[in-house]
Amino acid sequence: MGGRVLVTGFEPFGTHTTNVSGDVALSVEQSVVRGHQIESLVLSVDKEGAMKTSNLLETKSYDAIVHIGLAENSTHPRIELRAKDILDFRIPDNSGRMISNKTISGNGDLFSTINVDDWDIERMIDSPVISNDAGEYICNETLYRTLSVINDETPCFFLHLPLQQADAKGLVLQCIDRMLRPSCLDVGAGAIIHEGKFLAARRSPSEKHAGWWEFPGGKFEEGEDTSQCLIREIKEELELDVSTGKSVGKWIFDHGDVVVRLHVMECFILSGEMKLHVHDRVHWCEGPNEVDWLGPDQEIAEAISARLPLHQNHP
Ligand code: PCA
Repeated sequence: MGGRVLVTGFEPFGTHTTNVSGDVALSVEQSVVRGHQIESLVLSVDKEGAMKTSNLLETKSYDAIVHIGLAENSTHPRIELRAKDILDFRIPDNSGRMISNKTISGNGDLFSTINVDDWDIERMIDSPVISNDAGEYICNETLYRTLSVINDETPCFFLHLPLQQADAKGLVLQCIDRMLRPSCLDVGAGAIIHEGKFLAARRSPSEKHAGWWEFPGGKFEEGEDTSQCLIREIKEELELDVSTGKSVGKWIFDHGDVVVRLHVMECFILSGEMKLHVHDRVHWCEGPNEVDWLGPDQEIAEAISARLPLHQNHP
C-alpha cells in the first residue's frame, strides 16, 4: 500500500516541563497501521507550530492526520471533532504571543473529517470521550488551520490527552486504525426468542464461515431499518414470520476486509414452519456457551442470555 499517516504532538508549554503529546507522537513514529507508515512531528506551541501542518500540506499529502495535545484539566482522552473559530489565550504561547477573544478566520467553526459512528468508541483503549471543545489555545488553532486546508475526505481530528493515561500509544494506534479502516456495513442480527430460549443457526458448508453458529440476519437493504431488515432476512433464511421487539445493542466487528456493525434486536415468531436455506442446523440456546459462535456473536449471546428471563413470558 505504502500510504502515510501524520501524527503530531507538542513541546512543553506554560509551567509544564514535559508534554505527553510530543512523547506519544514520537513513540509511534515509523509504526505501520493497515499498511500505512507513521511520520511524527513535535510542534512548537505557537503560531508556527499551529501552521506547520497546513504549510506541509501544500506539498505533501497524507492518508490520515492525527494532532495530539495535552489537555491539562481532563481526566479522559478527548476526541475533538470541532475546531472553533476563536482564540482566547489564558497564557501567552511559547513565542510570547497573547490573543484575547479573536476569530481565526471569521469564517466559522470547522469540523473533523472522521466518522466516529464507525469507531465503537465505548470499547476503545482508555475510554476516550467525544468532545466539541478543543479549547481556545494552540491545540484548537492547530486543528483549525489544518482543517481549513483539507478539502477532501482525508480523515483528521485532534486527540487531547490527560496528564496521565495507561496506554496513550495504544489509543493513538487504535485511532489511526479506525481512520484507515473501511466504513461499517450495517447488518441486522435477530435474537429469535421462543419459550425462554434463543435461536442459533449454523452456516451451511456452502456458505462463507461454514460450520460456525450465528444469529440469523443479513445486510440492510437500501432504506431499511433493523426491524424491516430482520423481518425480511428471517423470512428468506428460515421461512419464519417474526415481529421485532427491543434492541439488544450494536456491535462493531472488524473482519479485516470488511467491518460490520451488527444491530441486534429481539424477534418473536408469529407464524411459519422453519425451513433452512443458508444454514444446516439450528439450536435453541438457554445460555451463551452451547455452540461455537462466529466472531462477535459469542458476546451477543452473552448479552441476550443476561436479559433472557425478562422475556420468557412474551407471547
Ligand atoms: N496543549 C495545549 C497546546 C499544546 C498542548 O499540548 C492546548 O490544549 O491548546
